[in-house]
Amino acid sequence: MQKTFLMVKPDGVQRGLVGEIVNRFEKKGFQLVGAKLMHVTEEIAGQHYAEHKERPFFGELVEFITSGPVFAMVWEGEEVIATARQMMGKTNPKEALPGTIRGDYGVTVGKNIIHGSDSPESAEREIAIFFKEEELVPYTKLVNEWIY
Ligand code: 3AN
Repeated sequence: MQKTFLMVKPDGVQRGLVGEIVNRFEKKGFQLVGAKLMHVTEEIAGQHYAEHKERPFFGELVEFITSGPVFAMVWEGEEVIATARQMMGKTNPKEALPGTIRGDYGVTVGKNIIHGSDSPESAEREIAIFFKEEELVPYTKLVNEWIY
């Protein structure tokens, strides 16, 4: 079973979209195994966005993600990494289809509401940046036999 790291960014928290976003992944059939409201420090932001260090908008990215609380989550399920990316929609909300999170609620590419890991490698890396092992809560969800 795959795990992915999803994060409601400061704009999503400020706009009151945490519940709506959790609701979508729960209803889809994925399982929440870790979650916390937190401030992202400059150090965590630097680790999280390490692959974007050379991009012109790196400073903006760090400034934004550290600007207010985020809601960090770990979700589990079959093919959850790619499926969550589909449910988020394209990076640029202008191209994200209606029905996706960014398509329904986002306007600009900088403030695009949600982050989600894009591969098994980044999921593992990002989960380890944001969560300690003991903060993840594995449990048996009986309804899963109707989903998978
Ligand atoms: P995604 O979040 O869909 O994986 P990436 O990895 O290409 O997208 O970009 C990481 C983050 O950088 C995005 N979530 C977005 O907020 C921001 N970003 C991407 N392109 C730009 C841009 N041209 N200007 C400002 N911010 C950007």
